Amino acid sequence: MKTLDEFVIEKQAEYPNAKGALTGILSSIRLVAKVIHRDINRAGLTNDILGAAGNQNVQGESQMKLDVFANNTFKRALMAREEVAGFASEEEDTFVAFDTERGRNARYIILTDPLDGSSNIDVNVSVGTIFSIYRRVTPVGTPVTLEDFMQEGHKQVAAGYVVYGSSTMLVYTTGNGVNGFTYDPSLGVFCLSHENLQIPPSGKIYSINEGQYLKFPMGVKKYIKYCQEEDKATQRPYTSRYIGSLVSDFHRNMLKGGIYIYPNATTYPNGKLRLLYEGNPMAFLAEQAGGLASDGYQRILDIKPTELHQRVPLFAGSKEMVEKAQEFMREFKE
Ligand code: P6P
Repeated sequence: MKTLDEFVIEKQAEYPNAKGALTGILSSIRLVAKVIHRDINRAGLTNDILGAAGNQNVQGESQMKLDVFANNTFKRALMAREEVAGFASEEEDTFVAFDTERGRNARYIILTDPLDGSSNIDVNVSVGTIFSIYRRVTPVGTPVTLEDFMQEGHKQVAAGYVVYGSSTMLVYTTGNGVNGFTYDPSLGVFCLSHENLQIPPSGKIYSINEGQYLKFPMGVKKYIKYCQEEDKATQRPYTSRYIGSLVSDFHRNMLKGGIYIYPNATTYPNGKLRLLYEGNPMAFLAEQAGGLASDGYQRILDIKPTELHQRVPLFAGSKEMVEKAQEFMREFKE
């Protein structure tokens, strides 16, 4: 089995002028994944990390203790590296500039949802960490500014997720395909288990919270009915699978084929998911694995951000399924 370390070093060798910065960042993320894996797996045993932290994040959502723990673990691990100049997170009101000599001279910034789907923790349902990495655009030697974080998704240099499920996996891309690594806790290493992941061009799984059906746009309602119609030629009706954890639903669809949809709805006029640390990284992965990701109309990776925590509708997964959903969105555009 090839470890993540061996794989990253092997890939770095393919870029003669690579300085190893991205390698260093990925090793920090690997450490964060191990720490969060350990604490999630203990969560039921030590009640000091289960439950709500008693405060809300900038989104007005109740923070779980593990949300705060995961966020602080991620921030500390990155601050310890000389490659990272700044950090933004679902759990931080605004971006954090690492305003030290080392931070000011660093060349990369990271955005993350440190623990996505954390409301599932207390009921032992899988959750995930999502990350997105860019080169800074402001001059090296100065503290990063908001401009460094407000880049279109197609400028990402790397993105990935960790899914803490029946096994813990790290899946990432640096723009040359997607590779998945499964954690072996007995050895403390991530091993290459899913090389060059490709999303099947079509599938039979659709993932959406159908409880919100009445609040969905007509195009989404029509697509859901399309999924439920009997049609042997296109293997319909499809199967509805919704874990309520983006990383888990996305990961299953990545392996088996399928589409994940979190559309705009009356509850969330711009969708619920955040563009910068959920939509963009998942879109980069989807496209790198041969799939698609859009807001129902346009490519997620082309959206110019206007706010750090802006939300975006997300249709992501198998190419042919996203294209079909987009047909309904265009035909029944409101
Ligand atoms: P709903 C978790 O809070 C999350 O951000 C995603 O991981 C998940 O897919 C979605 O929200 C679930 O939201 O409204 O269906 O409960």
